[in-house]
Amino acid sequence: YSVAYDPAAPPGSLHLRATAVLEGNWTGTSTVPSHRLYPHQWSWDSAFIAIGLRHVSPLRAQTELATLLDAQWGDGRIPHIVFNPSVPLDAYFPSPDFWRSSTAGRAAGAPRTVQTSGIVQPPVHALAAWLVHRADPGLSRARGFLARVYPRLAAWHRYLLHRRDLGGGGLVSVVHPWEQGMDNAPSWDAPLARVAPAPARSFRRADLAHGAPEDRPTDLDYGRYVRLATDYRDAGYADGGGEFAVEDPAFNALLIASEHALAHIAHELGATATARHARAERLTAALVDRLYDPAEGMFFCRDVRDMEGDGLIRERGVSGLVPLLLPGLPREVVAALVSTLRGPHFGVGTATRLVPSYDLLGEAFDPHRYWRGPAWFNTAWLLERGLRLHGRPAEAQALREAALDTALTSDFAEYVDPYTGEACGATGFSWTAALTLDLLH
Ligand code: 9WN
Repeated sequence: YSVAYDPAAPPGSLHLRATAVLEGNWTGTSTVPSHRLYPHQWSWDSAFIAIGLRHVSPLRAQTELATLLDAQWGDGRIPHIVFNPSVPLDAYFPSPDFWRSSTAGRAAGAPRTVQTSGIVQPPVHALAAWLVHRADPGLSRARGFLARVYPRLAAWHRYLLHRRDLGGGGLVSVVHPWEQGMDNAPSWDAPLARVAPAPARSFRRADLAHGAPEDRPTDLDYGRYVRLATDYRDAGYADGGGEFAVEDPAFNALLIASEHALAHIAHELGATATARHARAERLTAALVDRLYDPAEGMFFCRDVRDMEGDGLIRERGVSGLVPLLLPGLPREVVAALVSTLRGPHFGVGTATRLVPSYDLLGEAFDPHRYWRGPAWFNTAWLLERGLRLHGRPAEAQALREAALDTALTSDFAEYVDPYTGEACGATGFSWTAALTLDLLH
């Protein structure tokens, strides 16, 4: 293939094109991931979007996060979707009439004026808020940005740490694959197999109107997603009772990275940061203790509801490499993660063009099906950061160039074939454009 992105050339056109994608997806108060496939505001998308947006408009980046935080529930949870009331109900499934947040979520403190989903997504927000602040500290201070977001972000972390420690080992569990953000990753296959799918005729998938069926989750996956979400809703979104509870390495690593960011925010606001840094270090130790497998050189998910085995789900997903992002990781774990990334299962720097979401040698590998093989830009961005943090500038630079090149040639695709870089899913996808901007800076 031809290398369209030339690192020696000025970043002008890539920068302009990425900015145009974000401009086109801006609604006035937040950014949609993609107008056709995802026409509302998504939680972790907005965090990644703000991280890129800060380079073109720090004010807009602040607004992106503030809009999301305005939909926070009384119990501290940040919903995974904030619905835009002017978008028709049938444009996306599940729609507000499925989640019924303002009624079913009343006991958990769902907002009355805005409709949201009732599940969450990975806590990238404090990290995003800190990076947005640093892009223009003067504007941030003048607007009291950090002072406004800090208590909300603290409540969000409190919710996760207190209500979602379903395994009792200090880590957070997700109660639905949509919460972890890598919806149909093979890691969920075993825990999902216990869930009786909702009948196919009981819901209508809107995603198939815009996405190729072979690039999307299957109908059977959707039946199980619907069952889990329905049961959670019907329990008033109370935590603890559900059939599905999994400790995921990426979700927990992002919480830890965000806890470090909250410490920086606290310090900037004149408060003490030591307790938060200490908590982040304790969580890092728990992550290694509960999810790291030294024999495989990577982290795995833990199925908290598995009563038979040891709970570890030995499917190699990119989620198991994301802890590379953490500053407090033992040296030998860092070294092992880097060699796993470069080894035959992920092929970075050798077989693949961009980090695959799943094991190239795994039975479930499919280069086009969503989170079962394709490469995504948010995970590349997280790993690039991890490589830089741990003193691997050459590997970081190679990953950065691969991501920029693929973003350009795929027209900012949602995800790509990890071998060829061929675009899958939506094009003009917001976090791809946003993280391109961040990598360019
Ligand atoms: C369900 C918006 C979201 C991302 C997720 C991605 C996908 C939704 C869907 O799109 O999930 O939340 O309808 O498939 O898996 O990571 O946040 O871009």
